[in-house]
Amino acid sequence: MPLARPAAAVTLESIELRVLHLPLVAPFTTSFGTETVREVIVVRARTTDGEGWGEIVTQHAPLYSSEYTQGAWDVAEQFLVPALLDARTFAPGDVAGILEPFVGHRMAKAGLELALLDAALRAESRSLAEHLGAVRDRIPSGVSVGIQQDPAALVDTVAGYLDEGYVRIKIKIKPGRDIADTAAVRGAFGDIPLQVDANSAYTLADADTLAELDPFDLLLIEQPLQEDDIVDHATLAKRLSTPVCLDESIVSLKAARDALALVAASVINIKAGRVGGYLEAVRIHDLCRDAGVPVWCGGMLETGIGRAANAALAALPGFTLPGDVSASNRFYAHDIVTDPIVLEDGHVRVPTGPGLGIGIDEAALAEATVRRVELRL
Ligand code: NPG
Repeated sequence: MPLARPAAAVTLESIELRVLHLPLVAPFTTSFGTETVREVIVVRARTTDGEGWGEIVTQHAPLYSSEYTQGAWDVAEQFLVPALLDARTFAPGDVAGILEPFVGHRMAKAGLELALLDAALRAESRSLAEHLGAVRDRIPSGVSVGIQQDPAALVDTVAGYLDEGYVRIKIKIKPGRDIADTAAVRGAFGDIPLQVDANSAYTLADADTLAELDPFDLLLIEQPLQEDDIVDHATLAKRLSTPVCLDESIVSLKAARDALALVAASVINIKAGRVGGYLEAVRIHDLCRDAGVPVWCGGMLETGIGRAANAALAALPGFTLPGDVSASNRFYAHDIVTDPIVLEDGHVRVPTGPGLGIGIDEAALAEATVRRVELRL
């Protein structure tokens, strides 16, 4: 389903980059580490018609992927932003092509493209959701639960999220914190929609352990093996009855096509940052929809900027599984937007205003900013 109508060209005047430090309401532990503060880059694109916002979802350290904040800052400042300023007048759909000579750095590219999409769509008074092809005005909300002290603490934490109304639980696992944790949650809450996320923590040698998850009737196991283990994922998928979902491995439309061709996954997690932008995310959605492969929208602890964009993306018809688009207060006491996403009856609303459909809380933004630069020709 190609985009109904591309966003019109904008004339770029400047791009402002900020590193933010946003404290998390509770530490978030995955197989690759514990975060207590979200470090993220926010992008403001100023055009002759107004402005637009984007978010570069890198983390402080390259633990989830090879990208990290300082690297994204450098590549944006030295190469990506100058290329856009040089191009000056272009449509958001041209951003990927303008930045294509620079290898990789997809999260940085995605954040820049989003700011330009937002600016262009605001100028046209069209919402990002409508532009991407949304067919729903609200989406079911799942929550991602970090590794806790022990399985009993995990059960307590999950109970809190179920009380809030989240319709699907994802728990993080790693070697030694997998079977007992999953059994505890299944045992405590019966047949709730439940899935696990390994963040690449296993190898094919762990196939027997991972097969012990099969009796728990999980929705899926996410990214058990390394990013480039496509063939090993295909081998593992044959051994498990739990559906294998890929996250880290799917860095582009081409990677998604290869993974499906090799039957390395039967479900795909789509994250716009990881794949280089919301427009590439839509292309992966379209591929999977045509192939009958369900997708869901992942999360990277986004601020209200990326969270609004994720809600728009998750409203496309192929997103048939609840995603990690949870309420802002699941991570942040103070978001940087004036209208943070809230949970209503287990769902979040898809923003309908122009562009991202959110306002920026400039005071909160200023307070969270630890570094700022504005680049112009
Ligand atoms: O709800 O935003 C959210 C978090 C969902 O668990 C989540 N994200 O591996 O999918 C992941 C993980 C993540 C977070 C990965 C931050 C990288 C950075």
